[in-house]
Amino acid sequence: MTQDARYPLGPMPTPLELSAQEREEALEHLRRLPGELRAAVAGLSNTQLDTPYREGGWTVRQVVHHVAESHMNAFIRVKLALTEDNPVIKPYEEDRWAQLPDHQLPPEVSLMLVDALHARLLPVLEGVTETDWSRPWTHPAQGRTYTLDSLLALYAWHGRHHVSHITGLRGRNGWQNW
Ligand code: NI
Repeated sequence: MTQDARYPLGPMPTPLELSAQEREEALEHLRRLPGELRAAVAGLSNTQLDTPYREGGWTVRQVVHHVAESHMNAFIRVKLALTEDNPVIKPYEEDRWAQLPDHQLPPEVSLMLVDALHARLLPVLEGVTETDWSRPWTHPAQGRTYTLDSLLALYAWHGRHHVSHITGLRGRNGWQNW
């Protein structure tokens, strides 16, 4: 059986409602992400950082920078959903973002960014009330309305999804962390 190298954890989840336990698990994934992302790239050489995690895919370096900018969008989407009535979020061309010069920076820049970003994102999410988890937002391209629960599930998955791209590559290539 072949596994889709792009989706080692399966497809992106988009539930409209989570249980209290699912919310706590998702929050815990987001709390752990900065440390897991840092550990995933620890000790890698520049050559290793510039290796695609799969044939034709982003390099490890690009994956780290992508997580930072994706979660910046997450932070903004969460705050929009909490403060506006069914806001329309702004999608972006993530493959084109990954071609811009900042994706060649040392990963540490984005590791620090993710540290700081999650230090702000978590208290916001931890303060969401039971009723506010159903606050809506709309994806313009899909024309679909989701909830704050959807954002929580999506980004909890998203961090783990990309960490697994890096740890999978390390495992396949025997790039162990000494
Ligand atoms: Ni992504």
